[in-house]
Amino acid sequence: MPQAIGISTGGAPVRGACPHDCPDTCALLTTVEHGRAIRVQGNPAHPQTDGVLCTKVSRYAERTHHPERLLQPLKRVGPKGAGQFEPVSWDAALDDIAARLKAIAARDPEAILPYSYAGTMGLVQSEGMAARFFHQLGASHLERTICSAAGTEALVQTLGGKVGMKVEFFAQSKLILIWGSNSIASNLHFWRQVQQAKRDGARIVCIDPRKTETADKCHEHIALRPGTDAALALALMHELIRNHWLDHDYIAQHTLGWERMRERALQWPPARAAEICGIPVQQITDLARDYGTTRPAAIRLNYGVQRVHGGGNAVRAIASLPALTGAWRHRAGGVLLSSSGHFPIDRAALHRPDLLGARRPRTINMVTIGDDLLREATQDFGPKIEALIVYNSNPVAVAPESGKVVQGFARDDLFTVVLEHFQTDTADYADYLLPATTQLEHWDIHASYGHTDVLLNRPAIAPVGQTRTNTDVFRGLAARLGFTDPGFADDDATLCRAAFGDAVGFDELLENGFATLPISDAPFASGGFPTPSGRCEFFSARLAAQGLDGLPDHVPNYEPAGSSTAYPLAMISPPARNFLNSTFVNVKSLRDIEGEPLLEIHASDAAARGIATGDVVRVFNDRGAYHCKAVVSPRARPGVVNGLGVWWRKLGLHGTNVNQVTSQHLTDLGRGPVFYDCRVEVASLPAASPSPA
Ligand SMILES: Nc1nc2c(c(=O)[nH]1)N[C@H]1C(S)=C(S)[C@@H](COP(=O)(O)OP(=O)(O)OC[C@H]3O[C@@H](n4cnc5c(=O)[nH]c(N)nc54)[C@H](O)[C@@H]3O)O[C@H]1N2
Ligand SMILES: Nc1nc2c(c(=O)[nH]1)N[C@H]1C(S)=C(S)[C@@H](COP(=O)(O)OP(=O)(O)OC[C@H]3O[C@@H](n4cnc5c(=O)[nH]c(N)nc54)[C@H](O)[C@@H]3O)O[C@H]1N2
Ligand code: SF4
Ligand SMILES: [Mo]
Repeated sequence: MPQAIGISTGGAPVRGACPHDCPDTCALLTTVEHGRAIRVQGNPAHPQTDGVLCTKVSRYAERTHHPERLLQPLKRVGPKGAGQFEPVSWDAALDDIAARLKAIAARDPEAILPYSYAGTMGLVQSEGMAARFFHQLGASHLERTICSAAGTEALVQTLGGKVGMKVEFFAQSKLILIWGSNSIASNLHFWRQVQQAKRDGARIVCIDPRKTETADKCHEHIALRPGTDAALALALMHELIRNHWLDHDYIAQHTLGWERMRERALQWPPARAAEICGIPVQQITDLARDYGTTRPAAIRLNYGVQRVHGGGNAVRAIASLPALTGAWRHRAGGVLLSSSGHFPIDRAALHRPDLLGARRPRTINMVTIGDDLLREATQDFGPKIEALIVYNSNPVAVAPESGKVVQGFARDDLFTVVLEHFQTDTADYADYLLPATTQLEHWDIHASYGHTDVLLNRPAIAPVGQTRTNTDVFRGLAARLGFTDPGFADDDATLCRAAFGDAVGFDELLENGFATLPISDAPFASGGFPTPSGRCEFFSARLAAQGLDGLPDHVPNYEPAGSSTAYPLAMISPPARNFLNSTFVNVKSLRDIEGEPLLEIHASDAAARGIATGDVVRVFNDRGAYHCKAVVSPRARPGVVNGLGVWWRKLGLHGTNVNQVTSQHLTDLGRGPVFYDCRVEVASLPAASPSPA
């Protein structure tokens, strides 16, 4: 082992990294006393963190030493979903799991499916050892699409990858468009940059159907209908062209497909977009003027825009804007959706796809897990899913159309193993529930999607109770299945080193806890996009070759709001500030701040339905019903209701959460989810009807 695992016995705080699915990837300092983590703080030496953490992770010691933390392996004794377990030894659990997987694999390893996402973003405890295990086994691949797939594909087709402005330079911008992002809630350290820019005179505009706490603090809020962002972006292009607010040199030298893009944009006069977006024409023309005439101008785009049918096209249209005005020339101009493509991760070394040999297992999309768990074997689909290994994810709460997801997890002939910190909604359906270490108890290494520093996480305390790392569980299963590749013996510190190889200095990481990637301040000032053409591709030949539109366009929602249907309201379900997806819902101090599951509804929509603040309502469509309390609020625009946060079903009202009504449709690009493209009706729930339909 290259570095002894130094569990702190007290003294200097231990340097770590926040593991959560958040663009900020903060550097942590954990204070330990008598083997217990007593305080988790932001590392003041890390410039992006600047010594500040969000409320959630400030409570990390509370989460780690939580009285309900899973501390020993458990085996199901009651019916599926009842959450009744008895303790079992690690050896007994792993022996039985290995035997069950071996029997299924002997018939068809593709009947086994891993299900994981970003409970931890650590490269080691996420797929470090797990991917090796499932590759060697020949299990089905999981398409990890549930968050950012449409935006990712859009960036790849437009800019060439998940690359963009460096976050620290937003502070120097003179105009910032915060587009589909509630930054104060979910990108706090970016918000600090905005505040600096604002103090220096920048204009800040928020583009979001919901009047968020971020919108409250911007100079202007553009409350467009969900799923209409591409129309707005195309109308902005229209105005940039009409008013000659273009950087012709930049366009000529560093873009592809301008003539075609121009023709497309000219079909989008502001009046046309205003009608679709449900906003005043003047708001569009004013925004175009500001964007066309202010230097430097920056766009912080977030994944909120791409959870609708046309999410990929919307991101393509928005990501094209800075090339029109040449905003990229300045380090405080351009767009940032994700910075993760800047990181030289050696995925082949870490995940070892070579262990697959000649096998090419089928792929299951994590968004459609509800339908897929209920499918029988067919030629097209392949084998029925017989075993599910869930880690770093809570699909019963977070996946769309949860009625179907629950039905799938409840199958008596499905063998389910869940690696978790807590007994989540998903854990209730496990045959084996295995207690996992938290970030304070294991090694890991982190890229980021909001800045460009690599962070190393050292364990601060020994594993609590009998908890084991995810990597250890997969090593244990590999040994029992007779996997002999030496890669299965790699310890976590070795995996940390493998993640970046020689591309990042490991000594610097050991010393400081973080290392900054050498990226130029204005990466695309002179073009050099990582696309096939090296240009910003307005027109994507690769998309056209797939029979798709080569140019970005407005793609209407599957389920637009409208009075002509039984479900006239559009529902979006953005993150709650004090939870992280479904993580932290069980931390009481944070749940107390959130209060209870809420639906924000505009006064006009509430009046039409006789709904008042505090009423228990039924939010429903053909897929199911979600019960929560209504808040009549100007945060909701007319025609759109906001269901906040992904609550644990069992901590919500009547065992429901917002995903009861969301759909399994997929986005135009990237096969992602459409959580915010969802039509519902809302009605007061008589006090005596607790059972959700
Ligand atoms: N506190 C907290 N932080 C988080 C998370 C969390 O759950 N809680 N989640 C984390 C995760 S998983 C991710 S992926 C990241 C980023 O996650 P994002 O989901 O991008 O996070 P937000 O910025 O909070 O929310 C997106 C915003 O988009 C808005 N929106 C919804 N539909 C549309 C639309 O059609 N157009 C436009 N313009 N806006 C729309 C919503 O109202 C919301 O304000 O944040 C991470 N950070
Ligand atoms: N309606 C609606 N649904 C949504 C969204 C939305 O905005 N609206 N957002 C979507 C988005 S953007 C995302 S990213 C997904 C997120 O979906 P998930 O990735 O499933 O995220 P979480 O709900 O945070 O669940 C992560 C789980 O991993 C566990 N975990 C954390 N660290 C470890 C570890 O080291 N080992 C093990 N074994 N377990 C660990 C945590 O305890 C937690 O229960 O949800 C999506 N669902
Ligand atoms: S959740 Fe985000 S803001 Fe909070 S500590 Fe982690 S990285 Fe920082
Ligand atoms: Mo996400």
